[in-house]
Amino acid sequence: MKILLTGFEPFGGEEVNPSWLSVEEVARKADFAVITPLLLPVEYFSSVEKAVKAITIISPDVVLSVGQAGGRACVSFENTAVNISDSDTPDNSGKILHSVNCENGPEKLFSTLPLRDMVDAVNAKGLPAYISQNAGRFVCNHVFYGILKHISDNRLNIKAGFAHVPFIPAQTVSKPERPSMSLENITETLIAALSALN
Ligand code: PCA
Repeated sequence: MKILLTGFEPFGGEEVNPSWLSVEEVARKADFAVITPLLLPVEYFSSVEKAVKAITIISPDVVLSVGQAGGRACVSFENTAVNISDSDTPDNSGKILHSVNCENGPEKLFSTLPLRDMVDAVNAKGLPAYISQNAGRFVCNHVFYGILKHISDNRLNIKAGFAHVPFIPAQTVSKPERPSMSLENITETLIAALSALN
């Protein structure tokens, strides 16, 4: 099994992005698949372009994109990408989008990964995880939508999905009311979920 595993650069004033830190760890530790880690910019359009280029070159069986969702308490596996970008937060190029379609396409596209099996595999390791119906309206949702659209337009035999990960503890030192999860637990969650695909 060939897996393209993407993570993001830091954004919103954070020094790290746990999505990329965990992607690097998973690529280093997982031995059940050939994993290609790919760092994406937190920019609406260049992120999708970079992911699509890698899909074309690598021709993976699975694409899992990972992003940070500060405020969530455990890893969530996104079910739905919506065709709208709408956030007051500027991307890392300074672009702000309000009520703009991601692409010319359907209102929603859906993960093609077996999300229930993945969550069950994580839970079997004694870790929490859930299926989320809300990938937001920022760059993560945009990338998720763009990847699903590319796969569907080109009728590629590739399963794709998106996981949001919480802050790690070092990020919450200055905001102790926000939940966090250790990098080890995030990594273990992603490895358990991906091994359910074998
Ligand atoms: N999280 C943001 C974009 C990059 C990231 O890691 C999001 O949820 O849209």
